[in-house]
Amino acid sequence: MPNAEGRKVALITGVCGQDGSYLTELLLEKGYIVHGLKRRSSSFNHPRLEHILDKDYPNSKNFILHYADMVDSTSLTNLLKLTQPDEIYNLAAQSHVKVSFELPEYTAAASGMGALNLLEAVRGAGLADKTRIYQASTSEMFGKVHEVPQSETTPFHPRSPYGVAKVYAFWIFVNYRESYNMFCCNGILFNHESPRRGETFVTRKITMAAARIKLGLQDCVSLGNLDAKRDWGHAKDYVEAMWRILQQDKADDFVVATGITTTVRAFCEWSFNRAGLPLRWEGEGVNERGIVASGEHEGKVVVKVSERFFRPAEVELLLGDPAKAKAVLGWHPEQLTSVEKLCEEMVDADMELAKLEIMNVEMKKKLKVPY
Ligand code: NAP
Ligand code: G4F
Repeated sequence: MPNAEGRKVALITGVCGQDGSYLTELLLEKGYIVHGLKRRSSSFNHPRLEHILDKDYPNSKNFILHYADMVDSTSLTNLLKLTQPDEIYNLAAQSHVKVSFELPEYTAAASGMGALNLLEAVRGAGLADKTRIYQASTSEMFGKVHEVPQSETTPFHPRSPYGVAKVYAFWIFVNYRESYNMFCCNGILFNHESPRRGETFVTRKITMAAARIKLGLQDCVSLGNLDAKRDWGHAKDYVEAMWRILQQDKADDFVVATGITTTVRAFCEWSFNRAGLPLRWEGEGVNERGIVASGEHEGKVVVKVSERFFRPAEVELLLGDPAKAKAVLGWHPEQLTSVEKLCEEMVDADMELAKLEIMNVEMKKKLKVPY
């Protein structure tokens, strides 16, 4: 149901994250009024939205940020009563797998119970018949995979508190669809990255390191399991799939993936190569090293392995089967950004950021900024 101006209204939880920023751009472009849920933070926490908040950004006036929190049900109910959305995209989560082992209870509350809090808020606000709701489900639910590739029918076997919390969120969405006939959908998205990816996820950690090492800002990067395999796509392409999922006639669940898997090691090689630091490997296990193979920095150790980044239980291989998304949603990964192009885009963007960092450091010294 469109609002008074004839525009659809969307609410995005987790709007400050990687996907939230791309989805906001997409929905504004499509003419939506977009409400974004952000949580309180002691410092500025929406750098990914800064350009959209600029008054010159197209349809910037249709984007409104609100404070709420997935673990504060009252704030969710109040926000739903206020905004009356046609569509909700539940992207908010403690989304770091390794961190979820250190914060299991909070991860369960935000990434698991948060989904239930949202669904109950929709019902409490009297929107159960009107609002379509998307849940950011994840390939981490497949964990110790029972088959290759993974599809909508592959059993779940999560390997982290994050994965377990997301399995709860998945099933509570299915349950509310079956129990109350609500338009609840799960997008089971495989890993998707971009220049806006959080700095502690492996792709971004690597592309930042390659750029910063090349420009002399960093000596080396320490990584964990180099042999893990992930099905990596571009976040910008994946938010398009989220939107398509909510435009279907019938609520359903979809795997969103490229159907190609790559090792962390290969992503590392491509990134350092793109930065002009081609790699060779020496040693084994925690003694393995990535060494610059040729050029100005030949012989320099730029990648080390550290146990610190190993997980108590690892997801070794993720490879998705996007057949249903292709057939039903008309979402075709082979026509979208390849993992090689994604890697290049990320390294190039991090090169520019590293140059900016150098200028910033020099400027701060000049102006005597104390921190
Ligand atoms: P992200 O960058 O970590 O963004 C998550 C957002 O959730 C952040 O803006 C965070 O706020 C917010 N958040 C965390 N706890 C919250 C709380 N208690 N209340 C309100 N907001 C909260 O993640 P992403 O990569 O954009 O992913 C979006 C969603 O898709 C997540 O649910 C993730 O689990 C899921 N997912 C991601 C991938 C992937 O490969 N990217 C794949 C499958 C599923 P701050 O900005 O203040 O930290
Ligand atoms: O980049 P990662 O931290 O992503 P992970 O664990 O696959 O989770 C991401 O994708 C999920 C979808 O499958 C999302 F649901 C989740 O929210 C998140 O966005 O790690 C990827 C792989 C892992 O096997 C990890 O062990 O890279 C390996 N790895 C090796 N060294 C590392 C590192 N991961 C990180 N973060 N840091 C390392 O130094």
